[in-house]
Amino acid sequence: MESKFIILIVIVLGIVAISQLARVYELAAKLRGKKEEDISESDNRLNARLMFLFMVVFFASVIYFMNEYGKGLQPEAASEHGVYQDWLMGLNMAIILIVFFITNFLLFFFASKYYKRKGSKAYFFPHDNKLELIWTVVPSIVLAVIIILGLKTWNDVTSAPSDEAERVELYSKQFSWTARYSGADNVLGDFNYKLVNDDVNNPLGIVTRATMENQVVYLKAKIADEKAKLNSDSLIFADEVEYKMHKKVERLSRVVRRLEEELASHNDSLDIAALDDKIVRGDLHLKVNQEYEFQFRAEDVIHSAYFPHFRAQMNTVPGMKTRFKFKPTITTKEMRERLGDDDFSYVLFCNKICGASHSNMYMLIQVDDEATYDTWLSEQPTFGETVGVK
Ligand SMILES: [Cu+2]
Repeated sequence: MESKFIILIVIVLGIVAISQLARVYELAAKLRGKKEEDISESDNRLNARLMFLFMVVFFASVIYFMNEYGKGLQPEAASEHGVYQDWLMGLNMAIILIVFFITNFLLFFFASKYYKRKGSKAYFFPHDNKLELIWTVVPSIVLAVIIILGLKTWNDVTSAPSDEAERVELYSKQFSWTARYSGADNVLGDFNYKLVNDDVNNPLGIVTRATMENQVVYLKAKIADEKAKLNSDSLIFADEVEYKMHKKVERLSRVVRRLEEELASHNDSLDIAALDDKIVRGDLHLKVNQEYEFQFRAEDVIHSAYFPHFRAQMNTVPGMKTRFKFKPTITTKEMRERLGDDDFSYVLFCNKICGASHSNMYMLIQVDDEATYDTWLSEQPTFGETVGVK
């Protein structure tokens, strides 16, 4: 503490001393009748040398920091397209670094070599068509190559999956992820936001005759509850509160009417697609070398599904389905061995600041070999089992 204070005082005194010296120098120059714009050749030479020195220190520090902190940001890509994406990132960095070193070298080297000497005259160089052409065409070609390669990668990730792809839904809300595996038929059952209700075991609003009936029963009980309160002789509400309660009854009754209409025309043969789905709230399990198509939904606000180790990210948007696919290529066990880190885990983060607990919105991912995965999946209950329908 004390030594820090002394260092601070030394620094402050140093700054004061330097500014005083500069002032003395200025006054001395004035006394000698020297104007401010008269700069001696030795001053210019000193500045030229400092320019060169700055360039050397600048380049050395860039190389040092890239070496020190540039590596180990992310382990190797653990998905098929991720390897190519890393290559593309490397290509971009290579181009950026080449341009960076060339332009900065020219800037500082020229400033240092061609400093103002007595009698030297600037060369008047107003325009050159050839130069203009070169520095327009070359960057255009380089940028076109980068954009074409980037678009190609993007199309690879977002294009329709192959027939082998397993479909998994990821449902996002403040502040958690819920996964839904598509079951034996590899088809995700239909959903309806009016059915989203944890209290009747339907957190994702999956549509079946049973879940619709459950929701109608649940909502009717709510309505009856609210009406009982409104008609009670022993309870008195403020006007504002009573108005809100009436509104709530109206709203819930409207939803019940809609659901009853939908129930009347409901096609029961579609239920099987939903009943064999499996909802998973713990870790997300994936099978190595299996292609997955992820479909995303959001309940409340925009979230973003970010799989850093697989180099994948997609926004999840309320009222809209988004999707992408990838194929994990390295199991969790293999990755732990390669990194020499027994605690390593793949993870799915939310990558949109979506509210107070945004930083807790993540789901651990386990990439398993085929046998482990199949065993795990077969142990998960189907949606039909959780809502009591066979
Ligand atoms: Cu979020």
